[in-house]
Amino acid sequence: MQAPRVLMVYPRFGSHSFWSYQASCAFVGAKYPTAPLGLITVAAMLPPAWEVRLVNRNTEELAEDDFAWADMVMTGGMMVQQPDTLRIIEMCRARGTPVVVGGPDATSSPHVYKAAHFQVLGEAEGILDKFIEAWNADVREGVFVAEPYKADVTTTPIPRFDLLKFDQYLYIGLQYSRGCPFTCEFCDIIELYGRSPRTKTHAQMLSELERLYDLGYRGHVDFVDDNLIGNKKAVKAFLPHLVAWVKEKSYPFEFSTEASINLSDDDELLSLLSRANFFLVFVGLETPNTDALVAMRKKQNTRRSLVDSVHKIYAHGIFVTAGFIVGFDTEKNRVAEEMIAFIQDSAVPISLVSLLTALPNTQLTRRLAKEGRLHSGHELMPDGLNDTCGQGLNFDTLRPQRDVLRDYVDIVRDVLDPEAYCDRIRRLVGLLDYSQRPDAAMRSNRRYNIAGIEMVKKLIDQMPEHGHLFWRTFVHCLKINPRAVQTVVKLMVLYLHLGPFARSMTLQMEQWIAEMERGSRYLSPQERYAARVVVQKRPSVEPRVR
Ligand code: B12
Ligand code: SF4
Repeated sequence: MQAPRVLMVYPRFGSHSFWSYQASCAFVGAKYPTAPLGLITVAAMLPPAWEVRLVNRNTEELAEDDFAWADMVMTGGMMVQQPDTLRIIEMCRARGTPVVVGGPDATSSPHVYKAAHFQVLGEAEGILDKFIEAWNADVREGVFVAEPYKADVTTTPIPRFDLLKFDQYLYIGLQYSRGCPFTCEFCDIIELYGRSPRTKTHAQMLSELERLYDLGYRGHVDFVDDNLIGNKKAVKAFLPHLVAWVKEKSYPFEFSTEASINLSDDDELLSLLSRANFFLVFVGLETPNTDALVAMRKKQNTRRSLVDSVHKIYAHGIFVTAGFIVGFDTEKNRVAEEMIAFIQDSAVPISLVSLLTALPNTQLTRRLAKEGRLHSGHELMPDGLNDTCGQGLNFDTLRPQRDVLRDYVDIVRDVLDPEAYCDRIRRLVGLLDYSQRPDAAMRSNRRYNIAGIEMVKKLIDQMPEHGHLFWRTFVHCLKINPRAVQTVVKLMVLYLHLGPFARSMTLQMEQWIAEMERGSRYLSPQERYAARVVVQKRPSVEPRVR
């Protein structure tokens, strides 16, 4: 039997997302922030004789030739990619090409993906072999479900990084652990990957890094772990190996990751991360309100000053990006002022403010369903929705929805205002301590290594209206912490996206609020979409192929 040719297609994300950073990517010559780690991991698990071609629809076109070449298509991703995943499945159906869907959204909402010939649900390590066996036995339809949280990540092969065109991306992801020990009510990670973090071996991680290095990649590498410090003992044992590796290679990579705020309680861990050249960590701060934190079961964020905790991380030369949420049941009155003050005090330039979203497969979603407050179609992603920024509130909130949206608009407008953004950068610069970082570590990311001043001039050309602000911020940095220049430039480049994003997001919300003030009922984005479809009929989703 001839080995099949597998076309892997990574579906499109909405381009108006907080996370798309289109203008920022274009500025430094990339096409999209990051690469499809899930698909290239699956590609590495296929039998060596199976030929694989990868098309990332966020960076390149899918051509008719690709379909003509393929014996099967593999696709899948997150909820925000749902419309395009369904489009890809439709394209395959139209051409008679068997299509296999997998990944987090298909796992959480398999009913949405019924049109695919195959569903391979859960972590592929636990189930892909069964699919391969079935394919080899000429089976051309089926559903394969992995046992939850059982996949042994020590068996995960090195992802097929060779399938990536590195220049297309701002950073490349790799993964050390899956799962998180905490219990946040709105989180789907603990349902998909479990509460007991499973880690790869040190040798596995070093081989992944070595492979990236040998393929010529340099620059930003993101540890996509749900919570890198979920198993502190394990990560503390691994980091000294990473420290030694980066030192020996003269710091080819700088790292980012995601971690819970209790990272700030552990000096040893912070120091190890700093020595390994971690420069950025994403933390879910969510809200300054303790009652809300307790109610959402995010106790790790309570009994501490969140602002001091963030600044402690800065003192190790690691800057924080953070997530904040509006729309909790505990909100009685207006929350905007408190949230804005919290974000400004914390001096976190990149603050992702989301509307609370009941993601499929969470404790929150189950509770809201029980209380009769969950909107129908809450798990569907109509075209044009992008992320939990504009998409949230797919349930009845306890206070009027209009008030929640009003708070949201005011927060986004204020914190992503250029003055406020640059003010946070200037405060960050005063708090970041890079004195322990070797010079080589400060130069790991070549994309930003051209003289800072040249980049700032180029940036000002693109945003002349904010030129004076950026210039002032840059000069301030040169004066008080010249080693932070690259960080400042990076944050300014990201504002090329965040500024326009905030403007269009708030404009859209203002329209919704105005409608509600004229007496309309709040419709979640899913409901709005459904209403539009009834009136206008759904526009054709004829796939675009080259
Ligand atoms: C890194 C990450 C991001 C990054 C980068 C994402 C990217 N473009 O790759 C950023 C920060 C941008 C991001 C953003 C968001 N994310 Co995110 N993200 C992750 C995270 C932490 C890791 C992803 C990853 O690379 N995993 C490693 C790979 C190896 O795992 P994997 O993709 O799951 O693949 C495995 C299996 O699923 C399976 N598999 C995957 N694909 C396929 C395909 C086939 C055919 C088969 C057979 C198997 C298969 O095999 C793999 C090996 O086991 C995951 C959680 C997680 N642990 O995966 C959340 C996750 C994917 N994100 C999620 C969400 C909700 C979001 C946001 C919507 C959140 C928001 N606040 O707005 C945004 C939207 C993004 C956008 N509009 O661009 C949810 C998705 C839930 C769902 N039902 O779809 C997840 C699961 C958890 C979470 N809540 O964060 N995210
Ligand atoms: S700390 Fe983060 S990953 Fe862990 S349960 Fe809470 S939200 Fe989920």
